Amino acid sequence: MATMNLGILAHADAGKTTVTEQLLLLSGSIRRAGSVDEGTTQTDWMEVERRRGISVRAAAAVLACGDTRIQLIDTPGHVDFLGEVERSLAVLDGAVLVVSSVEGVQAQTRVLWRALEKMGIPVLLLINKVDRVGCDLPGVLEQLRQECSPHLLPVQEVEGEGTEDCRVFPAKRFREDALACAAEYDDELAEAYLEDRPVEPERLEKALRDGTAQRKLFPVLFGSAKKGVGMEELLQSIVAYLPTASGRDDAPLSAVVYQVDHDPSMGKAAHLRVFSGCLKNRDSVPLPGGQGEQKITQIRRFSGQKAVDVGVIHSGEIGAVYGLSGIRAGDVIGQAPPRGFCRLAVPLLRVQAFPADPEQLPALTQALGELSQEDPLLDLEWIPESREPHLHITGKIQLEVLEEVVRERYGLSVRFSDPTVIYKETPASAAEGEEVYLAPKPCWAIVRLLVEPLPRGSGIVFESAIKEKELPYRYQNHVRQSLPQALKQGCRGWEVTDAKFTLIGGQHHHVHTHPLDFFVATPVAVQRALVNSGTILLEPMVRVTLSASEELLGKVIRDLVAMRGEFDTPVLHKGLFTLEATLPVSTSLDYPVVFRSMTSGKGIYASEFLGYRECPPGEGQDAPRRGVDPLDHAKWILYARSAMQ
Ligand SMILES: Nc1nc2c(ncn2[C@@H]2O[C@H](COP(=O)(O)OP(=O)(O)OP(=O)(O)O)[C@@H](O)[C@H]2O)c(=O)[nH]1
Ligand SMILES: [Mg+2]
Repeated sequence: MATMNLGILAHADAGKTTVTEQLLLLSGSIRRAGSVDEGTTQTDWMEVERRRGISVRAAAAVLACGDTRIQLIDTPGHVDFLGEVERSLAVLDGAVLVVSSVEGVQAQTRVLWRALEKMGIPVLLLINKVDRVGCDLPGVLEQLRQECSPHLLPVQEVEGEGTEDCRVFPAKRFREDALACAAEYDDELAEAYLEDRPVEPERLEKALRDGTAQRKLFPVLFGSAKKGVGMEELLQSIVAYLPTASGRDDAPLSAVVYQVDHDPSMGKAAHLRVFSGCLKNRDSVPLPGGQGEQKITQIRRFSGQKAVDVGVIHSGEIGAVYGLSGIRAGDVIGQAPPRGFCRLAVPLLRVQAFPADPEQLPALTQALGELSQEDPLLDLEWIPESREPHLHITGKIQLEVLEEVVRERYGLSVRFSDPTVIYKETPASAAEGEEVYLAPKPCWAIVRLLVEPLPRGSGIVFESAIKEKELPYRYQNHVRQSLPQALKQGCRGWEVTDAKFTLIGGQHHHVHTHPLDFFVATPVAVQRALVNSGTILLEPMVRVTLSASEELLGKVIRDLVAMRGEFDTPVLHKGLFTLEATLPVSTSLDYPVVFRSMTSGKGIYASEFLGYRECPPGEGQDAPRRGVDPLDHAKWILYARSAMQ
């Protein structure tokens, strides 16, 4: 049986979970379709999802169609949960991108489209909700052509759109249109098309399948998931156009963990896709980052909340593996997978967590630690001196959901501080920093670093300019390994980025150097280099699209100016304005709510992370130093030495 790992992706509320439920019904996996509105679907099974009617976690569902087993992943659409989508993308063979026929292409649709493009994932488009009043099929198709791809092939036509009696039927000119599309990338069909020669149906089908697999063609379907219209055709098209998994069981192991969760009785589950090789119960698995090996104790396959023991995951399949306590979401096991990851989610806010009862701080910290393994972007930071747990978050909905999850899963009551924006810092100029760590004995490590600024978006680069005979590679490597932790806080308390560090000098002693001395010395040299260079504060920016009634334009522009926004000339059309603006996150955090109430819920506000920019002087804020400062030299040496023992 062939396997296909299929993602259902879309902006929030487009109908992904409803589509998933319909596909499960059609394949006979369930007897009755559940409803998001009643909290009875297979893939929105968490309590918080059922109560709120939104998806929070990527959820698996298994269905069979002919001799293809479809392993489906229903992803969340809300931007706060983009991390889930990002990890799911790494394991897909194909995707259905859902667009609402009323709301059309949204900012989130564009983000997803670009990610699918970057990852080379074949896509089938579904224009959903054709039963809703206000649906605009030609408009949405045109938008998709403009903003996604001109190579669209509508497979169907719709009758009675915008009404409950809508139905879909095969497009009348399908064959002609399909041939014209295929002629653009298939030379043989191009000749046949020009010479008006007949083409075997199987030949055309193959060309369409190949074209979809190579992203030269994007079939478009229509439907109403709520009414169950067009869903059979969608299932048939998924099997007809999208590729199945390839890979061999006897090849070296390569697997990607796209999700981690914790089962109260079974422990940690690593949901993973095997790209090549095969995983069996009781196999020993190499963990990433040189953590050694761990043994698989059980293997299950999930559909919604239901699981069956399978004992093995063959190449190309998805399953949940137990027994790997050291694993984190996003980990790669064995060789690197063919697709890698595409960074989508960027947490821009930071909060401190407080237990309602101070006695519960250890339990809360442990719970947040577990959740942070499931979503590494939360990046739990525990500050021992002040006993504070801090988290990175994407938005306020995520925070509300976290609060509920902590209560439901762990029976703990948690409160969060108001989110503060995560600034970053970058060196203002090139400078050197040195640490000569020779006391208190026994120790011997000298580190000299050069720091240089790099362009925005470069991240951190490390290079060594010294030879093995000056400092053994082993110790040079310790310097490199120390950098990420040492750069978590610069002079102003924020993570340092867009900088190059070059190791320009170093010394060890063949008797006195303790194996971990370079881990102690490097953070000191780093901080000294940063003090010498001085640092500039960077702030996160978003690109925002606003649309509302024309008479509000003046007020919106005044608001944008007050928020330090930069904006393009507004476009006026049929009594509405549309405006694109670039805004600092720090000034615009609450603006979506203000804008919604100003426009009585009718305005459109879509935002997308743009990147970090220099913060104007006097704006932004420093963060207090967390933990021991390497520049507080004696204290640091004591602290680092005991921490590393
Ligand atoms: N009228 C109409 N409503 C639909 C259709 N499909 C879904 N809905 C409704 O749209 C809302 C959102 O549906 P979901 O299936 O939860 O959408 P989703 O894309 O999974 O949402 P998130 O996962 O939270 O992003 C629910 O109220 C559904 O009943 C449709 O074809 N027509
Ligand atoms: Mg959903």
